[in-house]
Amino acid sequence: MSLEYFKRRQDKLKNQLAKKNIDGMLVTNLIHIRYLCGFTGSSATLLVMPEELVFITDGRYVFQSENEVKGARIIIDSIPHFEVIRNKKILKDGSVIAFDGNSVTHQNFQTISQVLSNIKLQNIIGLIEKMAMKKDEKELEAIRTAVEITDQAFAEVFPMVKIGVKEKEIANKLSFLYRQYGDADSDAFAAIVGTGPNSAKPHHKPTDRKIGPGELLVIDSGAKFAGYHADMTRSFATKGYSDEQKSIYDIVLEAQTKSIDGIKAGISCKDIDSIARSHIEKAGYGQYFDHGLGHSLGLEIHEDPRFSKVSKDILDVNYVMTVEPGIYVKDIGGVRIEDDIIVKEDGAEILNKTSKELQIIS
Ligand SMILES: [Mn+2]
Repeated sequence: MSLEYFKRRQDKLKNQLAKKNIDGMLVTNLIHIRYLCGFTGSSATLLVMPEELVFITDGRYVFQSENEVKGARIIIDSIPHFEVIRNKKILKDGSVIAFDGNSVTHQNFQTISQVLSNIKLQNIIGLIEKMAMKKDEKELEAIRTAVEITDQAFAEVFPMVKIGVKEKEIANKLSFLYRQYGDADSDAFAAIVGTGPNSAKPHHKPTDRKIGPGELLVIDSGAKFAGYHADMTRSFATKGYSDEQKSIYDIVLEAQTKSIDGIKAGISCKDIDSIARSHIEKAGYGQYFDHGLGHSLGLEIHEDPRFSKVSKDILDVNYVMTVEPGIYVKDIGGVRIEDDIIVKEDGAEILNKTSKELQIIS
């Protein structure tokens, strides 16, 4: 990604800090560092100040930081990063420096306070997360690609989804394809493949259980591309399924479609959640839908805002959200259907192309 995109983010953060009369920010969260300057390694500290950005890492990342880090002066040193900042007198005495309280452990906070005793630390939670809610063109491009890879992997895996196949076999094949087509380091998250009774556990971990007849089957997984996540769920029934299983599928699909139809910039996340929730309640399954309707995604698989009963957020253009209602009934099974969408001025763009019509497995 070009310097221009990172500059935009860096300037935005500088402006926000200036508005709060803060002299700089100490960024320790690696996802935030990647968002602000592009570094993808596993150890770094970034200092954002009005006059410059300073990026600190160690000798393992000399070449990688030269290649990746945009808009920051790079310092390579093998001693703890906070000591580098102190020794090189990078921060002026008495300056007010922000940090993200969600990203700094208690122990780390004590260390920073001791080593950088010349500055005043100010806890600012969620500043970078808020900035990252609205995706820019490059981010949308990466998410679109991650979703395309997910669709592709589902299409390739689908022929092997048969009665007698193990949950783990499906999950492993998906994971293999994501690593093949997307980021080599991982899928977006460990795939959920739940057959029969396991389909009623929303976050089931795949086992050696084999798909049987007359069951529901939930597959929830996604690729990662250039650090950006996709997240898709499809549910299936196997030959011999019951009328109630089919009707649960229809209710979830209607709830999903209706809530996507309600999405546009300016609508509250709570209202979108309640479209799906009230649809499922009216159908008599309210108690079986006990999680939020969806979440934002980006460099992290779960980002704010969330579609939930308690959300206070309002949707804006270029937020990327999942929409994933579900019904989970013990002994009958579960259904969840999930797409990733981009919020537009007047609606939502659904990114996933995989069919949502009920497929019957034999
Ligand atoms: Mn999800």
